[in-house]
Amino acid sequence: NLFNLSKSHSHGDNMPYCPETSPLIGGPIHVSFPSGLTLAEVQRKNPLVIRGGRYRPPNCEARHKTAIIIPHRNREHHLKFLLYYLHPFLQRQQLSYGIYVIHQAGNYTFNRAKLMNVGFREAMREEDWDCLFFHDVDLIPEDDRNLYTCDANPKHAAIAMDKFGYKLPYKMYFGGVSALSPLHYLKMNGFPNNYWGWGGEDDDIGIRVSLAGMYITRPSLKTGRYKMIKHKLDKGNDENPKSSDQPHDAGTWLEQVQHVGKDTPDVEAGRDEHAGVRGRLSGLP
Ligand code: UD2
Ligand code: MN
Repeated sequence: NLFNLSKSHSHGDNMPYCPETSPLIGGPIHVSFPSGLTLAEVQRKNPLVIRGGRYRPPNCEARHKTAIIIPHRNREHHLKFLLYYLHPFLQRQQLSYGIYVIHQAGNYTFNRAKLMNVGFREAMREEDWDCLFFHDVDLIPEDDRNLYTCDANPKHAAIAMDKFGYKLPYKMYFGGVSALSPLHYLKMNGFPNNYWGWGGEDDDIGIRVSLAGMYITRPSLKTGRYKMIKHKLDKGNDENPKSSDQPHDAGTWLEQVQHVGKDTPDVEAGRDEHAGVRGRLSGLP
């Protein structure tokens, strides 16, 4: 029966759930940066990724649906390496996933947190994701057991980076790679829109988490490891003068953040003329 045959290759209703722990997950990943890598090569190596940077496991129904949101401008070189590692990494975890590259158009000062607000909206418009990973373009996960799924509380995944000697730089740190469920995001009124330039927005986001009565969870130092591709500060992303006012401890700047949270309906204000959207592109041509 041809009909049944073809049905067995599609996502029918009767596909079994994937196992709770993926049998494809290994341990540490050796990360290097092969010269001459192209996006075409990344695409060739990931034949099951479809347009829009979307994937689901071919033989089982994924238990988790995760969107990866990457704030981006002028980092095609990093993006290529990230996608090279991230696609197979997510596939080994048997996730249903989509990768959204949120590109800031023009030369105006960069605004990472605002781009992430845009990414949340665009991603949720397309699919009912149960987890969103907000991911720097230059951070490569170094261990398969660093699961790209959400917990009951917001998760900070980039706990151990080579940049900081594979240690957490300070307790409230929430930068690099972090994960929220849609409910977490709404509870904390999304991200601040008013951090233009480098710095400060990650700490503000960490404070929002605690103001909303939530905790930061983290993987272990052994699994939450990342390599940051070396780079200088970009043009158009000079240090935000506001960022250095803020000591890296809660308390003193709580007041300021509360103020931000009250005044700006951040979830609503996710888009403006500076933030162009490339939500549908995954970086794969
Ligand atoms: C740190 C944090 C980052 C963020 C930033 C302050 C780490 C590993 N990461 O990153 O999460 O809080 O400080 O804003 O500590 N980007 C572009 N184009 C640009 C500028 C930035 O694509 O022109 C994106 C890109 O995804 C990049 C991210 O923004 O990874 C953070 O910028 P960065 O890498 O220049 O700053 P860094 O490494 O100090
Ligand atoms: Mn960086």
